[in-house]
Amino acid sequence: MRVMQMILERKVKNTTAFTLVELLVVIGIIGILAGLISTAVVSAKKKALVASAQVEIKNIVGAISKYESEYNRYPCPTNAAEDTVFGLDGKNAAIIDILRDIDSPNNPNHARNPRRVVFIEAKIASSTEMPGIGPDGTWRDPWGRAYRIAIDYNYDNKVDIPAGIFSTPSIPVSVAVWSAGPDGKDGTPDDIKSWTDSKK
Ligand SMILES: [Ca+2]
Ligand SMILES: [Ca+2]
Repeated sequence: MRVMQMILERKVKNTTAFTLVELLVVIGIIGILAGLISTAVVSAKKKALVASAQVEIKNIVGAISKYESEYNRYPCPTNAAEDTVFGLDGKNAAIIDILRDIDSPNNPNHARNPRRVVFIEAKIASSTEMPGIGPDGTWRDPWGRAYRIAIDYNYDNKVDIPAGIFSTPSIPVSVAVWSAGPDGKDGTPDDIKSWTDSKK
């Protein structure tokens, strides 16, 4: 009887130990799977935000191009004769107000868009931290930062960007729009740009 009891006890012990190992393995596998899934979700979300920024950038460039066709000049809140980049200071309402035909100090009584054409519309954001057009009229990217909009106001078919942002300060396009991307820094590889850099 005593031998039987010892065997039983060992079996119970062994069974318990085995179950514990099994449990740990299962927990481990679940952990790995959860990690893989969350990495995939984060990556898919990032891709979706990048895609949305690409579409918005294309729309902004398209709206400026339509304005140019309509008025035979680029939208401008002043009579600037030098290339200007809007958005580096966190604000681009000066251009967006004109393209949306908003009556504001940037477009007083529709002076900068006298035919009152709405060249662009976008999601309205309830705060100045969120993606979309905020209460201040600035259009922000999916990471909540103003789109950068550079326009060739001296009409030499290239747009000058302040030095130190991109490898080349002059881009051979008339309108350059970009988002600083997920990292929020201008001139880093995650930027989303309306133009393609020429290969060297
Ligand atoms: Ca220029
Ligand atoms: Ca960046």
